[in-house]
Amino acid sequence: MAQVELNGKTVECVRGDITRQDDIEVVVNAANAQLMPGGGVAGAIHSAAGPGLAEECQPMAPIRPGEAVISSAHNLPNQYVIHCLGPVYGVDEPSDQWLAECYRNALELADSKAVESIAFPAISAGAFGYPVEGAAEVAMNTVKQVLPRLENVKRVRFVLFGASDEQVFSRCLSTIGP
Ligand code: AR6
Repeated sequence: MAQVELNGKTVECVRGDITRQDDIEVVVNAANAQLMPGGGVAGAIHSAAGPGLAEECQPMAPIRPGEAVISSAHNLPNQYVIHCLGPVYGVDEPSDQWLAECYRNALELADSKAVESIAFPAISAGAFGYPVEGAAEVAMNTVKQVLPRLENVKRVRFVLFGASDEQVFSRCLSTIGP
């Protein structure tokens, strides 16, 4: 695990499964526009949460790239799920701006719910094709920019599925330190 303190707040990278973050209040879903189960993170989140999650989300769909919406977490061990639609790399251009928008909107939405902790997967870095180095850079730069001005969120965790993604995110994390 890699960890950096930023103005008294913590940013960390761990290897693991986003559905198993039981010490975190909000988990972020790398959603599809229809807020339906699908594959990857969305598939894992919906199957762990149960069918009530898709039911609750349906009236909020479709969402657009960069948008974030919030639901309860159903059978997940968290309070809320924030669903973000990342950009499809090379299609939703400029992809870096849409991706930054996802992180910014998710962080601000979590903060508005007065929670202290949020966990992100590597949004867009799977089925949507965003190169992991670039995805990590956008994620860290946006957190560095937004986190200091949030009132409630004090811990941001990136949960990476594979060892090499965890290395890339951890290396990038070390560059945003104070
Ligand atoms: N926990 C943490 N990370 C995971 C997990 C997990 N359980 N499962 C996969 N990852 P993706 P996207 C990693 O494809 O690129 C879906 O089908 C994965 O290795 O879930 O934003 C939706 O329905 C990768 O690094 O999200 C959408 O249509 C990262 O999470 C579309 O894919 C993101 O991979 C969204 O694509």
